[in-house]
Amino acid sequence: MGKSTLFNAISGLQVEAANYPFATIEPNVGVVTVPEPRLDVLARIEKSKKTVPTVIEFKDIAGLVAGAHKGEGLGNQFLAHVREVDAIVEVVRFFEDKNITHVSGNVDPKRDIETIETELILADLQLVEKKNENFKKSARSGKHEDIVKAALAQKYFDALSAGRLASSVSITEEEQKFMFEFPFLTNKPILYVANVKSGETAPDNFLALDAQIESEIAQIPENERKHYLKELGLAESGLDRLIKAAYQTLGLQTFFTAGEQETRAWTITKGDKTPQAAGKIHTDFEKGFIKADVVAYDKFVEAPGWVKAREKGWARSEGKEYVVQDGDIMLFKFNV
Ligand SMILES: Nc1nc2c(ncn2[C@@H]2O[C@H](COP(=O)(O)OP(=O)(O)OP(=O)(O)O)[C@@H](O)[C@H]2O)c(=O)[nH]1
Ligand SMILES: [Mg+2]
Repeated sequence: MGKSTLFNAISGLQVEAANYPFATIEPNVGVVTVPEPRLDVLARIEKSKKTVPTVIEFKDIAGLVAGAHKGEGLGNQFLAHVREVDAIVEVVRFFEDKNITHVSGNVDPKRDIETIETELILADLQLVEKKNENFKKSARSGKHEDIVKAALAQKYFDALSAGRLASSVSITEEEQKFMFEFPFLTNKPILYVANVKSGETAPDNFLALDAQIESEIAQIPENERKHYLKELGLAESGLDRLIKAAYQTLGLQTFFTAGEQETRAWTITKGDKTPQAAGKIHTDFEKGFIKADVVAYDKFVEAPGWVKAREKGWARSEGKEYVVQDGDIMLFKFNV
């Protein structure tokens, strides 16, 4: 509990930040800029006219009750929304407050997590049961591909029936090629947020915050907010921690372009190589990619800037096999 409270606080922040044009796409979808202190450092060095942050999209969805996989509550709609996202932020109520009723009568984080887990597993089980049947039939043809798919379906069926998440199943490189057949909900990364009473801690692997307090902090004007957090002895708000953690849960990282016109942060998936990074800037850049000049963030700051980094020999020339590192400052050379 606290999803909408947090969502409103997060999307409210964006209205103030106002450096991204589509703060709200639908009432329940908010585009939020990812806090990135390195962006301003780079912009100062290059005397950039503007900075452009990277963004992440949050979706606020209805709560889930037991029986959702059979359509209880807003079950089907809920599950359809979950299917569309790349990662799940699960807000779990830890705080006690007798004025705020709990849908199940009392506060019990472990039970709530299990309820959600069970519903997601049951929904996945429905999916895999159908696939399992179909693939078993087609595997009779003896075609290698169909046999692999059938075995894969069976493997997931066994795990899910035993109450395990799809993400707990390890698969081979070959099986990975057929995973598009199995869009499991329980294969999505999950970030657990403990909605605690301010100051209380949460178990390991939970991000602890007080949704109520966060929504109040979000209403303070931005220039005063930093001061207020400092007084509380906090380096950053829970919302900033949440946005960053969500970014990491998604397996994302940031590279930069920096120049006089603009300094900009770009989002890539960990493990992406130079052509994919170039493709973020323009689709044509990926196809026409030749090479990239790359300077690591620390070196770029130490130099400081492109010109001095080149003089010092810190700007490397990288080809299409280079795996982009978080914080790289990049300049692409391409054919169009
Ligand atoms: N005391 C306290 N109340 C909270 C906190 N977070 C949320 N609430 C209250 O709990 C109620 C429900 O909060 P929501 O944010 O709407 O919860 P939700 O997860 O969106 O709920 P559903 O959409 O119904 O699943 C509201 O009355 C909130 O004010 C908190 O951290 N502390
Ligand atoms: Mg809500």
